[in-house]
Amino acid sequence: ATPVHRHEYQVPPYRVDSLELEFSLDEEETLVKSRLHICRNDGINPHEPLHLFGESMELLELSLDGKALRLGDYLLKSDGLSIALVPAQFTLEITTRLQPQLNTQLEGLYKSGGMFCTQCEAEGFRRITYFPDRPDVMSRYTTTVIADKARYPVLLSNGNPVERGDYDDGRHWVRWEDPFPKPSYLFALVAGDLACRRDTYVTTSGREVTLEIYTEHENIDKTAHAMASLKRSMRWDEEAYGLEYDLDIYMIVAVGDFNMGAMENKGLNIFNTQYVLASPDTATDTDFENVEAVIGHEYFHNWTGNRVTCRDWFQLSLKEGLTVFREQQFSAAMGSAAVKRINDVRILRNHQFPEDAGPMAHPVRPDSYIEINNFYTATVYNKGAEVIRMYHTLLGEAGFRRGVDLYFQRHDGQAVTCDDFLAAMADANNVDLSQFSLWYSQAGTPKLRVRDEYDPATQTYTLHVSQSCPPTPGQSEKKPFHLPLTVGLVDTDGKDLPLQLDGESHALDTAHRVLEIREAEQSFRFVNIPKRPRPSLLRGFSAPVELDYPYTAEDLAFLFAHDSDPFNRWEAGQRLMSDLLLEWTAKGIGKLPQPLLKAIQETLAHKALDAAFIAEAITPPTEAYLAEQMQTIDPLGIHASREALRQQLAQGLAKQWLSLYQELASDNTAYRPDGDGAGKRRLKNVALGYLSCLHSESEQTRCLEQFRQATNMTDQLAALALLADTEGEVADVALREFYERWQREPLVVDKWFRVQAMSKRSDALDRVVALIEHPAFELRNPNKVRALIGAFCQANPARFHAPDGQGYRFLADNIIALDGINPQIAARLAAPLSRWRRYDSKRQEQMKLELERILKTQKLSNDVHEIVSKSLA
Ligand code: B3K
Ligand code: ZN
Repeated sequence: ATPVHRHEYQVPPYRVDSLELEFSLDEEETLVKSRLHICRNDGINPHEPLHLFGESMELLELSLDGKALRLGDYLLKSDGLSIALVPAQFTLEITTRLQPQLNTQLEGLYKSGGMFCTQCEAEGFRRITYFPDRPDVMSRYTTTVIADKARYPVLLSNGNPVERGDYDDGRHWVRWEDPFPKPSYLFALVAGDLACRRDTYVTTSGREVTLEIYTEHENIDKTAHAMASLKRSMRWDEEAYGLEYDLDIYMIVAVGDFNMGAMENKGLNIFNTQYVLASPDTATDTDFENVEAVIGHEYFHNWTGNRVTCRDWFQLSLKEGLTVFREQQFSAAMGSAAVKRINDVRILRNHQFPEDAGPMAHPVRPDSYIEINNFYTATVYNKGAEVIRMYHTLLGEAGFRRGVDLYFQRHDGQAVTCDDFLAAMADANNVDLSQFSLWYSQAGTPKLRVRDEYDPATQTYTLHVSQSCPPTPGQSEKKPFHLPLTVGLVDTDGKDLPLQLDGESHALDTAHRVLEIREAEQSFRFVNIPKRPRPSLLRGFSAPVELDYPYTAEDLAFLFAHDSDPFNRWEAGQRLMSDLLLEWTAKGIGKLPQPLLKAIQETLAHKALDAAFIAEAITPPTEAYLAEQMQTIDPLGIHASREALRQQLAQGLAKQWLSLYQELASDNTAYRPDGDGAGKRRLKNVALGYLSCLHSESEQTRCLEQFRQATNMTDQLAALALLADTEGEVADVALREFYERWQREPLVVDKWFRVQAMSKRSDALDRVVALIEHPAFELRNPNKVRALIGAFCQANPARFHAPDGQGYRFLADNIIALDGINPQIAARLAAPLSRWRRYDSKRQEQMKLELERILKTQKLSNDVHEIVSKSLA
C-alpha cells in the first residue's frame, strides 16, 4: 500500500449534486442501485477521467445517461472504476451486489445481531457502491430501503421519511430524503426488528423535533438516560453556542457490534450499545457519564463535522478536536468541572503522551497516512481538543465564541481545513495566530522548563520559562510553540497574590493570569511581591506540555493543601506521590514519609472538598503515567512500588478508611447516577480498596458482602474487581456468581471479562488465555476484544510485561487471528507492542520478535502493516 500525502490534495474534478439510492436487503445478498447526478467542476479539463472508489463488492450494471456501459468503456480495478471520457453533466446508474452477512470488518453495510446497519466513516461508503467517496464531495441523498416486513419492520436512513409502501411478496419499503448536502461518510442505513423510545424537543426558536432511540426489544427500558442526555445536549448547544438542530427528526440506533463508540451520521446516529444503554443495575456511574458524553459528542457533530465538514481526512481534527472540546465543556457543565478536567488530562497523559513519544507520533493534522483508520488517534482527538482549548484560553470565552461564530458564518455547508478554523479565530479577534498553527504541524509533547528567582530587595519575583520539543519521526527540529501558561502565585497563607507584571500600572483583579509563551526562552517579572511565593504553574493544565519545575516535597504538600485551582491541587498530590514512587522504583521501596500520610489524611477530612474530588486526590498516579516518567520503563517495579504505597496508606490510615467507608455505606438514599451520588460511591469504593489492601479475612468478607448486597452495578463491580485481585478461591466464587447472574447481558459480561483481564493476580494471563475459549467470548465482537485482550494488554502492565514474554506472544497471536476478521480492531491492539523501545533490552528483544512475527504473516492488512512496520522502523 502506498501512503497518501496531505500536500497532494487536489480539488475533486466531478461533483455529485444529488443521488438516489435503493437498497434491496436480503439474507443471501443485498442489491444496491444508485443513480448519481454528476457535474464536472469549473476549470476542470474535459478529458479528466471520472474515478469512483469501490471495493469488496460486485458490479452488476453500469449505465451513463441510460446507455449501458461495457467493460472497456470503463476500467475496473480492485480499488474502484474509472470512465475515461464523460460529458460535463450526466447521470450514472450503478447496480452492485453485496453480502453484508459476511462483512466482519464492520465497515460499509453489515449485520449486527439480526439487523442491518452501516458504518461509512472514513471510507466505508465505497464498500456499498461506486462513488467519489471523499468528504469534499457533498450531495443530497434520497434513499429507499426495501426489506421483508416481518423480519425488518423498521427501515431507517438519513433525513426525513417521505413515503412508504408494501409489496405483495411480504416486503415493504420506506423512502428517506435528506435535504442537507453531505459527504458520503455521513450516510447511514438501518433495518431491523427494533423497539423505539420516542420523545420530542422544542428548540429555542420553537421548532418541534421528534427524538427516537432504537434498540433490540429487550433493551429499550435502558434508554431513558440516553434520551435525557440527548435533550440536555440539545439545550446546551443552544445556550453555549447558539446552535439549534436543523432536521425534524433525530434518531439514535444502538448496535452490539461496532468498531468505535458511535457515529454522527446526519439525523441517524449509530451507537455502540455501550454508549446508549444504561440502567442502575447493569451500568456503572462511569457508564452513565460516558453515555451522556458520547450522546453529546455525536450530537455536537451536527454542527462541528456535519454542517461544516472536513476537506480531506488530514483535517480530521477540525471536527474531532473541536467536538471533543465541546463534549468536555458540556460534561464539565453537567457535573464537576474539576474532576472532569482531571479525567481529561489523565486520558491525555496515559494515551496521547505515549503516542507522541513513540514511533507512531504524528501531528494533530498528519502529513501522510497509509490507512486512515489508524489516525483516529488520541493525538487527533485529545491533543486536538487541547489545541482548541488553548484558543479558548488565549482568546477568552467571548473571543473564542466570536471565532466560532465567524467560522460558521463563513463555512456553513462547506468542507474546510484546520487553517480555515484558525483564520476564523484570528480574524474574529484581530490577532496573529501564525505561530499558533505549529500546533497542527509539529508532533511531540513540548517540555516547559520553569525556574524562578525572588529578590527581597526589590520585592520582585521572576519566572524564567524555556521550551523545547523532542524530535519525532520525520521531524528532527522544532520551532517554539505559542501557548498559554496560566499561573498563580501562592503566598505563605495559601492565598493567591495579586499579579502585576513589571511595567503595568496595577495588579489584575484575578487569582491567576495567562502568560503568553512564544519564545524558546522568556522571563516574566512580577512586582510588589512581599515574600517569596510558591508558583502554581499551568493551572487547569493550560497547555498539553510536560512541566518541569523543581518543586520540593514541602511545596507540593503545601499546594496539595491550599492551591485555589482544583486541577493544580490534585496535580500537586499526584506529583508528590509520583516523585516518591519513581524513587522507590529506582532505589527500592522505603517507608512512607509522614508528610505525605498527613497530606492524604487532611484531604480526607477536608469538609469543603467534594467526594468525587477527594477520591481522585487520594488515588496514586496510574502505572501508565509513572511509566511515562521513566527513561527505561520497569513495569513490575512500578507496580510493586504503587502497591506498596497503597498498602502503607491502607495501614497508616486504617481507622480513617473504615470510618469513611462505614459512613458512606450507611447512606441509604436511592441510587441516582448524578455527580453527587456518583462521587460518594467513588469515594466509598476507594476506601473499600484501601481496606482490601490490609489483606485480612474480615476485609475480604466486607468486600463479598458489598458484592452480594449491592443494589447497583457501580458498587457490585467495584467489589468484584477487588475480589478478583485476591489470590484465594473467593475470587472464583464471586466471579462465578456474577457470571451466572448476568450472562444474558452482553455489556455486563464485558465487565466480567475486563475485571479478570485487569486482575492483579499472578495467574492473570493464564486466566485470560483460558477465557478466549469461553463461550461468551467472540473475536468478531469488538467490545469483547477490547474487554478481554485490550484491557489485559493496555491496562494490566504488570502482567502483560511478564518477564517470560508470554504476554507479548498472547497479543501477537491474537492480532494475527483478528487481522483476518477485523483489521481495524487488530491494528488498534498493536499499540502496546509499538512502544517496545521504551523497555529493557530483554523485553525489547521479545517484543520486537513478536512484531516481526506479525509482519511475516501472509495477507497482512494495510492497517496492521502500517502500525507494525512503523514501529519497527
Ligand atoms: N466520527 C466517528 C469515528 C469514526 C471512526 C472511523 N474509523 C466517531 C466520533 O468521533 O464521533
Ligand atoms: Zn467525533
